[in-house]
Amino acid sequence: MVKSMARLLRVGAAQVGPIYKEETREEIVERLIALLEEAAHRRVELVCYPECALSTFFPRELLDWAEVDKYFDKSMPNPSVKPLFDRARELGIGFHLGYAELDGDKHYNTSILVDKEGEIIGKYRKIHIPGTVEPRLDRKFHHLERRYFLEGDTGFKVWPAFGGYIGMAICNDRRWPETWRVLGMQGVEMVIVGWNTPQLRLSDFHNRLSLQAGCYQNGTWAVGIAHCGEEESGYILMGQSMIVSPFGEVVAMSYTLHDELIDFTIDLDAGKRIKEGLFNFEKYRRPESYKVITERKGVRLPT
Ligand code: CDT
Repeated sequence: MVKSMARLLRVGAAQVGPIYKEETREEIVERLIALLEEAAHRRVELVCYPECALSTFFPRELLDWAEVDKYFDKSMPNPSVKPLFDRARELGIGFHLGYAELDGDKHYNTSILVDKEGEIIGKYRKIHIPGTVEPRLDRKFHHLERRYFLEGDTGFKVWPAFGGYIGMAICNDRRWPETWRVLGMQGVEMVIVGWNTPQLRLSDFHNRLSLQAGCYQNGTWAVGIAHCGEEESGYILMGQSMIVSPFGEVVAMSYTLHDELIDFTIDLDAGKRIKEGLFNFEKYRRPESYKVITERKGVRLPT
């Protein structure tokens, strides 16, 4: 009997350390390209950059719109990001990139998937937007994503790409089981999720908990990528970029809060055992018992 070939994909999580406000776009893109060169050296086929990888994490500050808009990209690839697209195409590497997107007058927190030929083949706009609209005056740092970003209108999608089925989510999305299940129901084999998460008491634990549970319960790999470290203001974002297997194991994890590449050769077929066994959705899901999940938004106590 001929054993079929494993579907192997070498992926990299290109963690990005602090981006200071005075860094130019050119300098930021140079940093991303340096990570790409390292990835090429390690024969990585798909490099994943984090959420809002092209700027400082501006939602921590109260800014006027003219100032905010300079962090948003109106088209992709635009001239400032083209060197990254060009170098990736030359190296024959695909990538995932998170950035702040301005579409007309609409502001989104967006990620794209780019194939080895430099074509954008997938776009996702963040659905679960955290934080506040108004600044919390009792806090030194704010989290004003709800002020600056609209809720995404793309839905959670899965793309046939890189020899498998790839899904995208962004930061806060990873905490919601619905994100993972909606991707799982589309047969996702690898979820790419970048984040900017304040370093608080249980941040690392909640991050691992969300990724490991999401992967295991849906038989998928995840590549989680941090934009992290201490910014000039003293604001600290958590690291722990990681690659998680469909069994929920962390197989690679970053150990710094700086620009750092981690990589792993994943077997896209690894989730099959779970998907055909314990979590065989077709056989064992009981949607008739899950109606409250889509029929109501909030909790209603039984009377
Ligand atoms: N970027 C992002 O979504 N960050 C949130 C922080 C929530 S604290 C208001 C996260 O879920 O990690």
